[in-house]
Amino acid sequence: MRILVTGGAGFIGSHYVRTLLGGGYPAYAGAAVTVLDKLTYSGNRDNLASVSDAVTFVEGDICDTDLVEQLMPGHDAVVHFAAESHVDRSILGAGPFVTTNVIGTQVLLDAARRAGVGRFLHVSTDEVYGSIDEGSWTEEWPLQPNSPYSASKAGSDLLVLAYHRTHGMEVVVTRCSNNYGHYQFPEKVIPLFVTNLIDGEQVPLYGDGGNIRDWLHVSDHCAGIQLALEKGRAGEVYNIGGGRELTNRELTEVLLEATGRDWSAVRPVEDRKGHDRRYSLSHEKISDELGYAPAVTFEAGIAATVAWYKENRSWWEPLKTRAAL
Ligand code: NAD
Ligand code: TDX
Repeated sequence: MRILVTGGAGFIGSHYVRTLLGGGYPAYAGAAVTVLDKLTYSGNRDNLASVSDAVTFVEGDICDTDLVEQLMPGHDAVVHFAAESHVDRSILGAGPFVTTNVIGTQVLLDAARRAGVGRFLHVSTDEVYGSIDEGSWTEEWPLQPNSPYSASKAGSDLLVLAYHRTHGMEVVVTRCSNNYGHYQFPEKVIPLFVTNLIDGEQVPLYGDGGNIRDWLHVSDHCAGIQLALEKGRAGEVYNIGGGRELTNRELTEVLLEATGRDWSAVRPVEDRKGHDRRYSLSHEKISDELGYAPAVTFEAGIAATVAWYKENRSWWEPLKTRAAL
């Protein structure tokens, strides 16, 4: 079996590749892995250092039709992580989001269709549903994305489903909540806050800090992706949630405690434009149908994550310097 993993040098994609090649997904033991990654600011070959001998790494753009058409034949499945992934950057400039997230996905779908690839797993996000005041999103919820990032992800998500309906392709879409864990690029709230706090700096809390996110450990997310890839029904969407909702103030309190800092380290700043108030995801479908259950408690996951950032300054410090974070 040969798997093409796009965006495999990023946070979640590299976790998936390390786990797969480490034998963490028994049904895929012995699978060969090709990673296609453009190595944008958030892509980092160091994330794959522990498995570099076992990976065929191709540095390239998913929008490069010639490259993708040439690379695709011979693969049995595509796991598509590659994307521009940060909401704040999409507010500053939407161009790369539309190009990579929408056009790049179309290029991959066309190449996979022509090559007769057996399975196409698209990694989407709960942000495509918009914002929810009460209750939790099921997969039937209408898509009402609010940021250029989530609108571009909704475009790719719907395109993937259209290729099933139109061409009968074996696609599966997963929509997950906010991930955290090792190797997350230090622009996202948890690694940004943790590394600032470790360094004795302040952390910028947007608006009133009352926005709610549903936190999911990256290993649970990848386990859900693998279940959907192996056993998900073609043309279906599966939500993957962590079931732990926190306001950003509550999250900040946890991170202050974990780093021995107090509220004087928190700097309230202007709110994000169009800031979604609450995300809440029901993962009943994937649990009932495929046996998904998040295994990492938030307490254990966040303790391990903070410890990892404390021990791995050499990984994140150059990234923060380069990205002026
Ligand atoms: P990330 O930014 O850490 O990684 C993205 C990877 O894609 C990088 O390695 C980057 O170099 C690569 N890439 C970007 N543009 C590319 C292009 N044009 N061609 C080839 N490679 C390209 O992001 P992440 O947090 O690991 O997210 C992975 C996927 O999961 C994305 O599709 C994202 O939308 C989705 N997602 C993330 C979260 C989260 O909380 N991080 C939640 C829901 C969904
Ligand atoms: O400096 C900050 N201060 C702050 O208060 C940052 C970077 C964020 N925040 C707030 C905004 C959000 O309410 O923290 C919350 C989380 O922000 P991000 O880490 O930027 O994540 P979010 O915007 O929720 O999107 C993430 O989850 C869904 C990922 O970046 C997306 O790729 C994924 O699809």
